[in-house]
Amino acid sequence: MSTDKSALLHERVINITRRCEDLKDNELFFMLQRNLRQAVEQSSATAPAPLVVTIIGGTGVGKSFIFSSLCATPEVSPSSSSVRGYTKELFVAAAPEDRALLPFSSEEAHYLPGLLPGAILIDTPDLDTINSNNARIARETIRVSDILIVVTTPDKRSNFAIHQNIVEWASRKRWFFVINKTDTAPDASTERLKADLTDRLQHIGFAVDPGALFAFSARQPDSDEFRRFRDLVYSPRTVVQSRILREESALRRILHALNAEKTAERILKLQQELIDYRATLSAQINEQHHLVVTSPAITGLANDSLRSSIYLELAGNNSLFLYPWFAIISWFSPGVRAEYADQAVEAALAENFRFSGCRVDERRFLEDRSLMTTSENNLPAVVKNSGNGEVFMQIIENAQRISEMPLMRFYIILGNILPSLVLLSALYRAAGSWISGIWLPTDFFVHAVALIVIASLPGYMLICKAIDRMAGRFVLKPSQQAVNLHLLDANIAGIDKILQEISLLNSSAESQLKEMQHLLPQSNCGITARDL
Ligand SMILES: Nc1nc2c(ncn2[C@@H]2O[C@H](COP(=O)(O)OP(=O)(O)O)[C@@H](O)[C@H]2O)c(=O)[nH]1
Ligand SMILES: [Mg+2]
Repeated sequence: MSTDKSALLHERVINITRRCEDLKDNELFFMLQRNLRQAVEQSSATAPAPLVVTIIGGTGVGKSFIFSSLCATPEVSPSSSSVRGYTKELFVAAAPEDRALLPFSSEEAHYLPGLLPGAILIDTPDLDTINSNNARIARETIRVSDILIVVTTPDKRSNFAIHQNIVEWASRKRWFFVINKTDTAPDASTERLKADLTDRLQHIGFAVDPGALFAFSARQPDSDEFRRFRDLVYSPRTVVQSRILREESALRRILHALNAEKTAERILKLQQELIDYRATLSAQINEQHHLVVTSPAITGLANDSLRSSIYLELAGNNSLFLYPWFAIISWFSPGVRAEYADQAVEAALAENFRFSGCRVDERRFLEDRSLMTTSENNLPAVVKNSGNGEVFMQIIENAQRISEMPLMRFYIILGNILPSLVLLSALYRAAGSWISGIWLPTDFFVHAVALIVIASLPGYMLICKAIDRMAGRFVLKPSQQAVNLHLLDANIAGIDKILQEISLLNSSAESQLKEMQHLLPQSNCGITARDL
């Protein structure tokens, strides 16, 4: 893996952990963040460290015996045929400069000079220990190991209990499996023993390569099988591969952090849950909104607002003789303006118990899942349709539409005919008299004006009727705007980003792992498992 690629992966991991920050009260994101951090921390901390090879297995299977054989010093880690769990501490064969890199105190580990520069070999006490400190040491040891050698014996292999630690770390480490003490079961062929073990291992997700399984007697260190074993697990060749093994294990740790316990899948499920709940809430809010804007009180108010808005529109239009009426009416209209209808809808929504209940439900739903309940994204905290002038716009648009309707124009023309006739006849009279040199008295003009005003009255009343009829039919339409559930939306968007990044990280780690696979064949470097 080139450094560019690992830097990119590292950056992606950091991105995800940063995004998890806002959501980390939720267990899923907390886990994801912690696991990813651990995955990269370890790779940056232990990059130059030596290869760690650890022998694990049940009590009395010959771990210490094998350890001593590999160290080429008999009894370097004392064995015992009679005392169960004879080894009480870790036996670590490591060069002095490498020891400091291990997280064990001198009480916990017995250090021996390392035989192989660049590699550390560890013999462990019983894995199935009931001592909680030993259990911790066992876990820590596995964590820092690159290669694990699991030892069992022919009598144990039939009920070869797969230790929980093996299952848990299967996908993140390289493993070799040894059936020791074959001399104690002369009637069972090594093929048979290995086949039994292979079955068990495949069952827990290992891709078993026969080359990574061994069946021998540690008492015969000169056997071909033991030599092959030594050459693969603890030889200069093993050390040469350590850098690339490390890189592979970093990738495996990242993939494990994403896929262990189905984290990504569960996050996706959580997001779907939020999306579904959003749809439910949104439907409830829309329903309440519909009920409010179509309620008799709001409808009445909207009708009045529409009526006075139409008068205002007509006063602005070319209504000739009818103009004074419209102007007077809109000046003295009872103060019912479109803005008030808007405010009334807002007030009615605020008082609507079920409408405000949806907001409470939204918050509670998020609180139950320990998700973000405050929005730091500066999203406006506006409730649907409140104060955004949508009702106002509906009324004004309707007033304009009605005032420009052909029927309304026709009424206006009709209403203007009578006063026009009166005006024409008055003008005719005035012109006639003027031509004959008679100046009409002022009374005539006063009466003419009064007559024109009176003549415009029927037209005005006709239009009043029409407006009443049209405004009375008007009902506000529910808002077409999407419901604003900004808390849910902020969470959904946040999770979405994380899911996208997870998918990117996952695919790039997988493809890099695949590239690496041919450099580290399972037969030479130990087998490994996929996350189940
Ligand atoms: N027969 C036989 N005994 C062995 C073999 N390997 C180890 N032992 C013995 O098994 C006993 C337990 O070994 P030990 O290394 O203490 O097991 P550990 O508890 O796994 O460390 C010792 O007496 C060893 O001599 C083997 O291949 N064949
Ligand atoms: Mg031992």
